[in-house]
Amino acid sequence: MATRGFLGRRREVREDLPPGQYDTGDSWPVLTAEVTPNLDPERWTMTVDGLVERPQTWSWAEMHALPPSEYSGPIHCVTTWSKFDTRFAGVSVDVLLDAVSPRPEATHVLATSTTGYTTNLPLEHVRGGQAWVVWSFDGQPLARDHGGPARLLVPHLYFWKSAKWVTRLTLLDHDQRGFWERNGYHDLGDPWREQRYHGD
Ligand SMILES: Nc1nc2c(c(=O)[nH]1)N[C@H]1C(S)=C(S)[C@@H](COP(=O)(O)O)O[C@H]1N2
Ligand SMILES: [Mo]
Repeated sequence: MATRGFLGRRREVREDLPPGQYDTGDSWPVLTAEVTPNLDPERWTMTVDGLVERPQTWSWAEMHALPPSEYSGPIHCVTTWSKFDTRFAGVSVDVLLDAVSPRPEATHVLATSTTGYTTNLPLEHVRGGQAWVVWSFDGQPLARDHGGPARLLVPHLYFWKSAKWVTRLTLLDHDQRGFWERNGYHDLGDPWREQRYHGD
């Protein structure tokens, strides 16, 4: 019994839980501001444009022909749930950026979904193995509610940065606020610094 009590307490204070967050366990809440779109993968495309040398659009098949990449680890929503041991698969944003060659003046990215949802990110936070376009979760196709057929995944920042039904990354020379950022949420959103709202 002493051992069980000890383990129970340990779970509550796990060191990889950012401040103000709780472990949602096996559940995965759905948080969507708009109506969930029903997208045909055969018509879905991924574009990287803006301040790049060669803007490019990939079809579903072309995306799957790129070198595969996986993320295993936690995700953190600003509504205070964190989910551990997630496993996503898709392609690294690095691969897409290498293909388009960002211009030196590019400093930020605006991610856009088919629905019009947008979110802004510093370019340095989607490079270096920190961001993915993913279409699989736990070995299964990504569910529509969770952004299927494909979503952005930027797990080191609050999960609102991980745009569901993502279709475009636009490189900019300035920070242009997205949907939640215009509504008071933080421009970076680092869960370890509890950057939930403007001014945090
Ligand atoms: N297109 C779109 N992407 C979105 C959102 C949204 O409302 N629309 N919500 C964001 C927020 S606030 C969170 S916490 C996560 C939720 O993803 P989930 O529903 O898969 O948990 O998606 C993010 N990406
Ligand atoms: Mo969220």
